[in-house]
Amino acid sequence: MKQPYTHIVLGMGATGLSIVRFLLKQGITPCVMDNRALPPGLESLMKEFPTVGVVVGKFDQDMLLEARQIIISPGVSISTPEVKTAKNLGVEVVGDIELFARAICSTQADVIGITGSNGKSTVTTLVGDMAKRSGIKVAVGGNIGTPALDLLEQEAALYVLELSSFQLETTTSLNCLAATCLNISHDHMDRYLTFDSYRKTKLKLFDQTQYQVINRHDFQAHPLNLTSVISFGLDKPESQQWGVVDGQFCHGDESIMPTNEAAALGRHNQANILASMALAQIAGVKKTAMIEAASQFVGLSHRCENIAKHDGITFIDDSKATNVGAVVAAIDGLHNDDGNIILIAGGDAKKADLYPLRAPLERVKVTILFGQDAEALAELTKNHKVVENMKQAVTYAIEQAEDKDIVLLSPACASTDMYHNFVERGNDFKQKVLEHYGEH
Ligand code: UMA
Ligand code: ADP
Repeated sequence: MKQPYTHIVLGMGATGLSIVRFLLKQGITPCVMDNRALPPGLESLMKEFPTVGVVVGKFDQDMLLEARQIIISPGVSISTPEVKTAKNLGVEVVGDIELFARAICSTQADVIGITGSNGKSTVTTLVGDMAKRSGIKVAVGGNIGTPALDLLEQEAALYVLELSSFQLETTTSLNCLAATCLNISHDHMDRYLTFDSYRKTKLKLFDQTQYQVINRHDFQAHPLNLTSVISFGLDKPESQQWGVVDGQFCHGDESIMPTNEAAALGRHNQANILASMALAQIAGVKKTAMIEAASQFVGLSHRCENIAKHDGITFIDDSKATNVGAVVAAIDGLHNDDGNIILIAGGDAKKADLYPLRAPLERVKVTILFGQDAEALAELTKNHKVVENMKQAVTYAIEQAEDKDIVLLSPACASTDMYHNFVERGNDFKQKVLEHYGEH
């Protein structure tokens, strides 16, 4: 007998559940598969959606071959053998963003798409905040927070989506008003064969937008086909472009606000503010709303977040720095002539090329390392100390620190070798600092 499911959802996480809700609303009852034996989402799926099919512990090849469409979660690789076989034999494989794109095209709503190796969540949040302050009915989500398909319920005039490379692998019809690839550095090399295939996956977003917002200082992140380009960068801008002149954020010749009135730390956040302003302006956001948002946005938690100051030492939690580019930005952006940076790093380097860290590590007082790839990082600098855990790292950092120094947790690695996620790692750092100073 032919299996009854025309639509098969792969993955029982946040995305999988959002796809199920969406399909049921279209009158389609899918089957959901997860190749873990006991996926964490199983219980809530069966409770919330008792009518859907469920297969766990494998991706059933026969069922996949008989389906009309496979909707794959971003955490499931499209190179998974069962998926590849089905695709090669003509079954359509899409992701949740492609379903979102097809659903939104019949409405008047605008979409802003944001990708890049670093700064996506920051810029997505900031653009959403700017639009809201400008009175636009805006919905914010995608790779950050609410899955894209769940946003549709909000019937917004503007959707601001953070898009990961995984999501872009299966997206071809997103018709953005404006989109950016903020920057490109090595990340997720455990899922891509080459850096160029990762880069080109990100750049696919530029083929799906009316306006391309580009970073003047990162050629790797430029579109392969240029259409309507608006650029941003921390230098003097040409007419209609975004930049910095004499300590002012500028749009062409027009000064918008002093850079030192931006609340978020680091030069990389100045670039993020410019990118946000460029995207927001295309969506019709008023400049007063941009200024208000930029001057009040202190940055997201665990991204260059100032968490404590004791004995003249500043402690900064940058646990979300899970790749090399983010650490380089933190060292360059936070460095000042008054004090030194003491860096705590390590974890799962995701097979990245760590070499670009070599020169920035010369500029820190000492690098303290722990976790799975501590030894690989230790090869980049003689000036290091390998420890076993966060407690030892914080204790050693404080021993080395002097007045005006910064102790920076910016790991260059994913946290999953020792923690559930980057949030838990950042909280552990904060906890160990508090404990050291007797503030539990
Ligand atoms: N699964 C399999 N087989 C696999 C891999 C996963 O069956 O080979 C199953 C797991 O058992 C689990 C489910 O798939 O039940 C999880 O799916 P998922 O990994 O796609 O996770 P979601 O919960 O759907 O979350 C995803 C994004 N996760 C990833 O891309 C890994 C979330 O981004 C995103 O917020 C969410 O969709 C909503 O859009 C997280 C992330 O880490 C924050 N993203 C990466 C990043 O930012 O670097 C890309
Ligand atoms: P993403 O969503 O792309 O992971 P986040 O805004 O969450 O980006 O920031 C992740 C990490 O990247 C943090 O360590 C943050 O300090 C750093 N970061 C933020 N913006 C930039 C940027 N423009 N360039 C380099 N690193 C950045």
